[in-house]
Amino acid sequence: MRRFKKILIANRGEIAMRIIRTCKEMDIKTVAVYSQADKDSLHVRFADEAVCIGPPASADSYLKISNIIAAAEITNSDAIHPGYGFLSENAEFSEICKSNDIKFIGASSQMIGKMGDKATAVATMKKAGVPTIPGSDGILHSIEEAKRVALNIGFPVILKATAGGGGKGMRICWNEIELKRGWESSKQESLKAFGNDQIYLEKFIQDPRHIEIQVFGDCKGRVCHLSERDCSIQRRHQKLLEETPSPFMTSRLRKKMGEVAIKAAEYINYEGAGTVEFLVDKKKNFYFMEMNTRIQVEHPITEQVVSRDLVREQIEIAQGARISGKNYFPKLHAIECRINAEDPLHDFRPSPGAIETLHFPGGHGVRIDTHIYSGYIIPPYYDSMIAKVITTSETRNGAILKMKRALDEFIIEGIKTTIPFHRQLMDNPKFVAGNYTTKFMDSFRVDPLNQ
Ligand code: MV4
Repeated sequence: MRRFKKILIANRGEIAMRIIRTCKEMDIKTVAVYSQADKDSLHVRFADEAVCIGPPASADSYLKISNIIAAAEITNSDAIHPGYGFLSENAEFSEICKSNDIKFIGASSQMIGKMGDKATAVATMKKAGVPTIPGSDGILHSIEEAKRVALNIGFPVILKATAGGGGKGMRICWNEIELKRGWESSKQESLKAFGNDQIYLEKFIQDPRHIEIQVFGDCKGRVCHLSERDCSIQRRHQKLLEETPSPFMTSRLRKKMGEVAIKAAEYINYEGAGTVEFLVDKKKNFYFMEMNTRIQVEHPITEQVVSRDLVREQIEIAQGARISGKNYFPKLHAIECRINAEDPLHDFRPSPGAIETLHFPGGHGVRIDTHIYSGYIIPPYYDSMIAKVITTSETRNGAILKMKRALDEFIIEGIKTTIPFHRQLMDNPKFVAGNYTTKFMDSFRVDPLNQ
């Protein structure tokens, strides 16, 4: 088994900090890369070395493959950890790392290609015997074919971009007229967003839950799962809160979904950290939706309930370690609230700027993953997430009580944040009862009086 001496972190913000922390604990040197807008960022300060890779725009810095490879070469880095977003699921980048003899701590280019194309991913999973949503056999070639499939499976149906994710190019169609209109607009939007207008069709599952299973595979094709995360609380396809275990889960369903997630990953010989996303309907039927081939924003809640460091697992697997093959089940309850620099009273519009006053919550069962500090200026160029508050307790109610307490202690002055939204969420009867689906945010109104 090889051991990395130095890892370059091709990311910024809290995840760059998160990766540096584990590297330090593993006695691995770190290289930060940063854009001109991030010169005063904490990841630059805490890494052993730092290399400026370009101007503020992501396309010219954190997405600029040639600059990142050059930074890895000049610092003599053995490996690159891409974090999430940016180049984490870029097949070309994974391939270029490989051809430059730099270990990419993520999926191979082939794997990213297979899972990144959603229609191919669904077709592959269907072949593997994983339950998929009834729909077209891959890409649709004509509106006539779309009609035929829709009439066969019955309305409502949903059109999806194969290059998609994040809801772009998605159209829900309740009848033939909407399907005709949806066909045109879905293709148009997909082409604009992804440079690819290929679309496929599925039965539309009404009011589902989004439940995902964390998996790890090793180089010998062995896969284990680390149970689920419930990510149903989203707004415009942005997750706001995640929790584990899911309030909707039973030990029977967890075992079934865990086994299916393992089957999915084993079928494609998956190596590294992955997440198998499912839609779960009211009757607890579950269907494969997508597979993410990266570490995810919400990974800490899993860490809290199974007592494993997932970034360490990623690095060890990349170094050639084998996994034991045993699965992990939640022993505690954890909730993560994403704190964004956004104004929840004005349609969650971005609120970049200077942090004037800052006080972090702490105490038993409270974890903060962040890169912000007092005086830090949040740049307008990147994602608006500035912190994650993760509370852990023996029970769900205990984790909610801790979250309320932590949010009350959290002081951020100078910018607007989503903290007031989360405080209201913690008092919402449906949330408290665990009675929510992906439609929850459609009817949630932030109360301006109750902050
Ligand atoms: C669906 C669906 C219902 N039925 N597919 C949203 C983003 C993209 N990754 C897939 N999405 C959905 N696919 C079928 N066949 C509902 C959604 C969906 C959704 C899924 C997860 C979390 C939040 C969501 C919000 C709206 C729609």
